[in-house]
Parts: sequence; structure tokens; C-alpha cells
Amino acid sequence: MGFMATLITTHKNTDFDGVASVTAALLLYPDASPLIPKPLNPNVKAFLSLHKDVFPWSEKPAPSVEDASRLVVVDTAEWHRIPNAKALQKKKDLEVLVWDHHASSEPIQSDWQCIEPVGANITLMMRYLKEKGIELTPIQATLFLAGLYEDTGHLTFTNTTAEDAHAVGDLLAKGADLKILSKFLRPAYGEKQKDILFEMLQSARRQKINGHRISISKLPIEGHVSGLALVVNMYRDIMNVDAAFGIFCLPDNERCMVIGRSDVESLNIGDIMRSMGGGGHPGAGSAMLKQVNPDTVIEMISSLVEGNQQASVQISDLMSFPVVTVEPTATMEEAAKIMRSKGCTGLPVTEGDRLVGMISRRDFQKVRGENRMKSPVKAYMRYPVETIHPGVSPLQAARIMIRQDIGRLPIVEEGRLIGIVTRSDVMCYFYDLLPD
Ligand SMILES: [Mn+2]
Repeated sequence: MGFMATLITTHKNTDFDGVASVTAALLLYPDASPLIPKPLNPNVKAFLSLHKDVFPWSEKPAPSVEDASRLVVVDTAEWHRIPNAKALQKKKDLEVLVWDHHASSEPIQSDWQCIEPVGANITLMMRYLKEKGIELTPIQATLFLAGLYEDTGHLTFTNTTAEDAHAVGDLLAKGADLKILSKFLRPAYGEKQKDILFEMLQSARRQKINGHRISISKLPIEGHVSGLALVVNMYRDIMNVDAAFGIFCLPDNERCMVIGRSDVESLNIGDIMRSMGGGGHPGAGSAMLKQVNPDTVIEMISSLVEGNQQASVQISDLMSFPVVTVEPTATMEEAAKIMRSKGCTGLPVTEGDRLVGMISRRDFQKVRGENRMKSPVKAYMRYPVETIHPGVSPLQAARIMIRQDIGRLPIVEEGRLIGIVTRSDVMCYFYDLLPD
């Protein structure tokens, strides 16, 4: 027919970034029709319902997939997350364009794509809108900002880039309304959500996996409950754990919804959920499992957390070795000399293979008078010594240093001192200053 019909679509359980991206795509491809998946997230649904007149396309019946010759996919790059995927995949000569910011294991084969790991997909689309000089209305800017804030946790999630922050500036300049935004972004806790949170907290258990504090909670639910991601987020906050998982099962375990939230970079929820057939970001994600025993899901998550952790950095990767040590019978003067020549501010004190104490610059303040410098190290050293084993995470080492207010931690394996890690080693790791 020579008629080019373009469809724009996004992922199911559409969030603000998804709807914002569809809206932006309609500005970039003005003749296109949106194919909006069902269901929408409740807060997105509420926003669109109030703004029906501004976004009339949200009310129109879904366009036919038959006539499509071009497909624009936004905020996802995976077939299984978009509506009518089977019919679309079957179409020959369908030109496919993808805009996304997620890491995907099986991305759609596309003719053109813009896939970059920024905080929100709308940030990528803002780049092109700006280039083309397309103006935004304050309401469009408000919707875009909702997407950006939701996906980046108001620019606090670790996926946030400088470009996301610049896009926020542009959107505020275009009149994005923060008052409206806070109404729709504010978590809507209903009675149902409160009940679920309460039940989760009552049966809450904390566990430690490779130094990470985790809490996994399973709960039967009846039918669809919205806002479970918010509940899990709240649960993580209250439990004060590094990562929390909620397993919500329908009767007879016909389906289980797994939702995860992580507050630490070393536990990537997106990776864990992808291993279970779902998806998400480093900080948040979900997966839907069919016909599973929730206890099996708990085991699955535990072993994935363990695997996820092993792939990340262990303290043995940061430690210095061999370790410069001093004997307990050495004089304070000798210890000072070693510290000066090695440029360190503290030394483990060892007797053969055995760690018997620590001596640091701080301990020298107790040495009064020149002749006291002839006293043995054992008179001033601190003991017992806090030690760690090589498998702990940098985060766990940092926690011990903070709690004990110490600047170095000896690493001991089978009673043997094998290395030492300092406060600055840990800081370098957290600020990504690791040399390589
Ligand atoms: Mn997104």
C-alpha cells in the first residue's frame, strides 16, 4: 500500500519513564500510533486519567498490529516485555527502532537503536528532542520529570548520570510542576499495602550471606495487589538491610511475584532477577515465576545472592601483602623506624606466624619521654586484634573499621596473617580509584 504505519510501544506494567518515553516518541515520530500495554502502573494510570485531554491517545483503542511497517520500542529492549510481541515478531520487513537504558540479556534485533546505560530512558529521548529543537509544554515536562525521578529515585540511585541531572534542569526550565509531581510520585499506601507490610514485618527474618544483610519474606496474596514494589522498598528501609526480597504467591502457588530492592552496589538486583527470567535495575527489579514452591524461590534467591557476591570484589583483592610486621620485643624506636621507612601508620605485631597485637601512630602518643622509646612494643600495642577473613566484602570491612574506629584490618586465614587492608584501600575501592 506504500503506507507507512508506525507503532510506538513500551513495556508492560508501564511506569512513568515508559509513558514519558512513549510521549516523547510521539513528538519524534508524529505520525505514529501508540500501542499502550496493559496493565499500567496505578500511579501512571491515575496521572493519565487526570490528563486525558492532554494525552488523548491514552484513551484510543489499540491500533492494529497488521498494518504496522515500523515499530518503535521504548524503555525496554526485550520482546517478552511488550504487548502483541508474538504477532509483531512474526511480521516480515518490520522495521524496528529501539530506545532503552536497561541491560538486557536478549535484546530485540533492531534496524536502529539508542541503548545507553543512563538513569532513565527519557533522558536519551530528551537528547534528541533538544537536538531537533522540539519544544515541550509544562505538562509534558512534568510527565518526563516524573519518569526521570521515578527511575533514578530523585537522582539518588547509582544508575544516575550527569546527563540525567542536566535533563532535570532542562525540564524544570520548561515548567515541570513539582507540586503535581509529588502527588503522583508519592507512594500511595492503601489498607492492603499496610496489611501486607505489617505481615511481612511480623515474620521478618534477617540473614547474612557473604557479609550482606538480606531479608527474604514470602507471603500469600489474593489476586492482583498494586504497589508491592513500594511495600518491599519500605520493608527494606525498616529492616535496615542491604537487600530485601518479597515473594508474593497467588493461591496454589500458581504464580509467584518476586520483587527485590538493594541499597548496595555489590548486590545487583537486575542481574539476580534476570537469572530468574525477570528484569530490572541494579537497585530494583522483579520476576514472575509460574508453579513454584516459594521455599524453592527462597533457596534460589539465596544462592543467586551468594553467586552475585562471589563475582564482586572481595577484600583479598584489595589487601596489601606481604605484610610488614614487628616483633613484640622490638623497641618502640624500632617500630617507629619501620613505619617511617615503609610509609605506613600502623603495624601488626607478630610472634612467628601468630598475630599478637597492633601498634599504630596513635599508640605513640602514650609514649612519654625519650627513654620510653626503648620500651618494647608489647607494652604499648593494642590487643586483642580485630581481624577478618579474605572472603568478606569491602563493605563489611568498612563497617568493622567504622564500628571499631580503626584504620587497618589484618586478614587472617587459618590462623595465619596473609595481608592487611587499610582505610584508604577501602576508600579507594568505594570511590572507584582501584588501579587497573
Ligand atoms: Mn525506565
